Amino acid sequence: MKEFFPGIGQIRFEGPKTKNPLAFRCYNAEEKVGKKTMAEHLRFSVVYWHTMKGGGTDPFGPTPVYDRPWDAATDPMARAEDTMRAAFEFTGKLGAPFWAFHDRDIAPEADTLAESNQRLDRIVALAKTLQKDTGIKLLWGTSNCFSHARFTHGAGTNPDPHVFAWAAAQIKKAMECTKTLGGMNYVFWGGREGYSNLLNTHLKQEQDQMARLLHMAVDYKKKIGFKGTLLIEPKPKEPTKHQYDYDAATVLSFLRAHDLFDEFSLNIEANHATLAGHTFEHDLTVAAAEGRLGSIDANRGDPLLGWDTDQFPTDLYSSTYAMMVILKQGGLKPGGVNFDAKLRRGSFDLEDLFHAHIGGMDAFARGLKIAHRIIEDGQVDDFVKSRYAGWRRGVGKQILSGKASFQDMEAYVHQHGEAAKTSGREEWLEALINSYL
Ligand code: XUL
Ligand code: CO
Repeated sequence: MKEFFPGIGQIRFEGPKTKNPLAFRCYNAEEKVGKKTMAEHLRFSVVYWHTMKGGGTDPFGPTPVYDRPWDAATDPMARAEDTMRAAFEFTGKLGAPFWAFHDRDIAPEADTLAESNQRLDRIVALAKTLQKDTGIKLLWGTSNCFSHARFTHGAGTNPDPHVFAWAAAQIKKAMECTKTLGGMNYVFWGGREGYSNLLNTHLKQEQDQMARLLHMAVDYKKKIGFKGTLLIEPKPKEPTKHQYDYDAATVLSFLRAHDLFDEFSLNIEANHATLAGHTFEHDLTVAAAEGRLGSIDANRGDPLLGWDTDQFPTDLYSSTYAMMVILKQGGLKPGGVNFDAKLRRGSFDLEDLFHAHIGGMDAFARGLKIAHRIIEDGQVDDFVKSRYAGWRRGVGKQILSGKASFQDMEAYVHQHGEAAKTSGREEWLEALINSYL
């Protein structure tokens, strides 16, 4: 069989001292951290759209700059099959256990829905064989309801119900493909579900439409017996000025308002959180606090660029804080750490795909180990616990149990006078975290 990454073998763990750039320094799949192996904790996933389909394009360079051997065939379906084989070769050599895709990544759209669906069937059959041969599993599938011209004004939130029907039909098929491939989750990212100008937008109507689309998805999931988790991926803007799935808090309240809360979890992406003016760990914490953190899209933005640069994650603070939230909620399963990240335009080589993923996997493996030690040592948790100790006794307990009134509070202040000043110890805590790195 054709090899797309000749000269690159299985990537192995060689430890922190290795000089081999194509080896893991920290990620050691079978090594245990606490009760689980690193592979079980991290559940790494490779994305089809950036890793296999990305051409290094940007707003000023729409022409692809990468030459990929799987793009050589002239027939689009032959190209699609080569790309699928290359994806499994890459993911297998990397040792990542999962992959993720959009419908239009794996099979190019044809002139009619029927023809596009036939193309999908052909490619999904190949993916199923490759999954069986390699043991690589599908973390999630999704539908691209944002690239085609018909979705210019949105998909589920489009002013035209004809376009809504297209989105629903596409999602129906993508969910079927995800089920066929044993996908663990199905993701909704509202690509153009937002507005660019309020003057032409009926905001409430569009949100009601979106809720209908999601209800239809829930109904269809139950109808076909798809057992995966439905995930929503918040993003505040880009390409629209304002996306309805702004951030974790917005999505959670939308789900509640539309009787969808029990049916969805969240897929939190680092660069989307920072675009919303949050840290990654903020949105993870908001989702986890409600038992709704399902999966993560691991990447990072650039603090000097204001858009979704989708860089590979290398920041140890960010991976550590993320893993603290994930460990405390008992893991991500059936979600995972999905590298929704792309090479820089100038990183032309096939080898760069390996460097990028190895760097991301090592950053998360280190984050996992550091987070585990922080939690095991317990100093940070003990500090937080003692900071809120007043709520577990006396007047605090009374307030939280709903037994106290404004009059009781007034009487309490008359009796006890001024509250003590207690330091939040932020600088000590930040320095403490450094001591685990
Ligand atoms: C876009 C983005 C998407 C979703 C899947 O910013 O993150 O790739 O993850 O549609
Ligand atoms: Co994403």
